[in-house]
Amino acid sequence: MFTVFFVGTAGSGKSTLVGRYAEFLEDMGFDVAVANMDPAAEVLPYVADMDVRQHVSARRLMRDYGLGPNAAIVASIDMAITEAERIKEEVEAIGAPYVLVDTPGQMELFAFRHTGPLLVERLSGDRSAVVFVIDTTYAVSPTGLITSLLLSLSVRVRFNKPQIDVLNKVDLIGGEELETVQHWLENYEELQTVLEREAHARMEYGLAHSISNVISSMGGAQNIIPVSAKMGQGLDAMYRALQQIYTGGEDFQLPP
Ligand SMILES: Nc1nc2c(ncn2[C@@H]2O[C@H](COP(=O)(O)OP(=O)(O)OP(=O)(O)O)[C@@H](O)[C@H]2O)c(=O)[nH]1
Ligand SMILES: [Mg+2]
Repeated sequence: MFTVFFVGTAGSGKSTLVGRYAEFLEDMGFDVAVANMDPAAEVLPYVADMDVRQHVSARRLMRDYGLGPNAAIVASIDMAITEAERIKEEVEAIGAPYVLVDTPGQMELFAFRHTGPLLVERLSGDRSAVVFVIDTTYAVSPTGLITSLLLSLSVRVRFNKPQIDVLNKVDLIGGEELETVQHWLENYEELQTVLEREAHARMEYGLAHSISNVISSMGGAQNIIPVSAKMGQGLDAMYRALQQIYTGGEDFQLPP
C-alpha cells in the first residue's frame, strides 16, 4: 500500500487536490482510496472512503465541551491517535493499493504537535510520501517563496518522509509570473540575488539570506511541481514524482 499524505497551510488546496488527484488516478485505472483525516472539515470536495469525523469530530467537541475551534482540532487529533489502529484497519479493508490522505487545514496543529507525525507513522502503508501543498499566490514574491520553502523543510523534518512540494493554484497567476517563479527555482542563485535586492534596505536581509542558504544546502528548491487542483494542470508531473518515490528507482510498478 502506498500512502500519500497531503499537508499544507490553511486553504492551500489540499482537499481539492486530493479529490482531483484521486480522479486522475482512477482515470488511469488505479484503485484509489481517499481518507479524510481533517476532523474539522465542513464540506469535502470528494467522497471519503474513510472519514475521521466518524471517529472524532471537532464540531462535536466544541459543542459538548465548549472548546474553541483550535482547541477542538487539537483535542480531536489527539483523540484520533487512540483510534489509529481502527482507522488503519478501515483503510486497509478498502483494499486499494493507492491511498490519499487529506490532513487538517491548520497545518501547524497537525505537523508541529506530537500526535500529527505519530498518526502519519501509524497510517502509513509499506511505502508512503508527503505532498506539501504551497499556495502559489503567496509564493510569487522572493520572500513569499523562500518562506514557503522554509515551511516545506520544517514539514520534511517533522514527518521524515520522502516529500514533494507542489505549487498549487497556478491558474490564478499569470504565465509570466509562473515563469519567473520557475526560473528562480531552477536558478537558485538568481533567487538569492533578487532576495538580497528586495531585502536590501531592510533589517531582515541577513536573516533572509541565511534562510536561503539553509534551503539551498538542504536541496529544498528541488522537486517543486506547479499544479492546479482546480484545472487539473501538472497532475501528470506530480504522478511521475510520486511514482519515482514509490519505486525508489527500482523496476517495479504500483499495481493498477
Ligand atoms: N483557482 C484555484 N482555486 C483553488 C485551487 N485549489 C483549491 N482552490 C480553492 O481554494 C479554496 C481552498 O481549497 P481547499 O481544497 O478547501 O483547501 P484546503 O487546504 O483543503 O483548506 P483547509 O482544509 O480548509 O485548510 C477553495 O475555494 C478551492 O476551490 C486551484 O488550483 N485553483
Ligand atoms: Mg481541507
